[in-house]
Amino acid sequence: MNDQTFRPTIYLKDKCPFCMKIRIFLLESGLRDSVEVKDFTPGTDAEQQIRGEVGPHLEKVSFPAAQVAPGEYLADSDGIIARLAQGVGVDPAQMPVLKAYLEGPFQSLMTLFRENMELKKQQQA
Ligand SMILES: N[C@@H](CCC(=O)N[C@@H](CS)C(=O)NCC(=O)O)C(=O)O
Repeated sequence: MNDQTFRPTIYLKDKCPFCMKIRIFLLESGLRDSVEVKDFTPGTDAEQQIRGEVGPHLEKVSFPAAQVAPGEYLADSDGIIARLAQGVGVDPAQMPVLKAYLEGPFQSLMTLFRENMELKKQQQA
């Protein structure tokens, strides 16, 4: 396979807020049909298959993950978006739906997660 025929593969986990960034970016950028998306529900055979596929290429497996070029894997949502955006010359900062998600529900989830962790820590102390 050469660079002309290569299609990035994006690995997504169900209900993952970081993966939702990628789902929105793919739709809003028009790239959805230019990539292969492999998603999984935790606890399924698909999860084992996907972890087996990406595991050997990543120092630490997390999702989203992507093969962005032949043999080149990334596992960081912002890095994956930046790389895919650069490839087609689009600017993710100019995407209103992505921006609304990042500044709204995504940020709220991250705040709630941090607060929850802090409360758990206090409860255990
Ligand atoms: N900074 C990473 C965080 C991604 C992350 O924490 N993803 C969670 C799922 S929501 C994960 O992969 N957890 C470990 C796992 O499922 O193996 C990013 O932006 O991609």
